[in-house]
Amino acid sequence: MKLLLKIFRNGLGAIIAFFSWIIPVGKTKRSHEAQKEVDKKTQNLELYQFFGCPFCIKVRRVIRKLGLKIVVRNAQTAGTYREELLKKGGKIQVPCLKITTDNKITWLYESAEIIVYLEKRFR
Ligand SMILES: N[C@@H](CCC(=O)N[C@@H](CS)C(=O)NCC(=O)O)C(=O)O
Repeated sequence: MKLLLKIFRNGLGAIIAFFSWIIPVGKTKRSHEAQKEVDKKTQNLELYQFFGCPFCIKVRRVIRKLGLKIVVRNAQTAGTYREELLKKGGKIQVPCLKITTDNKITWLYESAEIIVYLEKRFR
């Protein structure tokens, strides 16, 4: 039963991810120089996520809309990123944006807060 539910959730997630991928987002336009500046800033950001999670898909759409190059980390399956999210972020909940600055690392949970952060910083 648990396995069936997992297959259903993953399948549904994949379908949502597919439609999100084919539906255009209306990309932000920037000059080459401005994009280079943005690319420099996004080097310090990582999105911990599950591929088919609707909250993660919502955040990925905003990332695409804003033209951001943010590395995504798969926290769904056991491994380094899932462990890191749990130990350093504090819990397994995605999406979570890891923000690295010179002297500190912030783990930003909640899709709505991540979207507000990205739109404030990069719009
Ligand atoms: N309110 C949160 C909800 C996030 C959420 O429920 N994420 C699920 C995946 S869709 C999760 O992290 N579940 C933990 C797990 O499956 O272990 C948000 O908007 O980011």
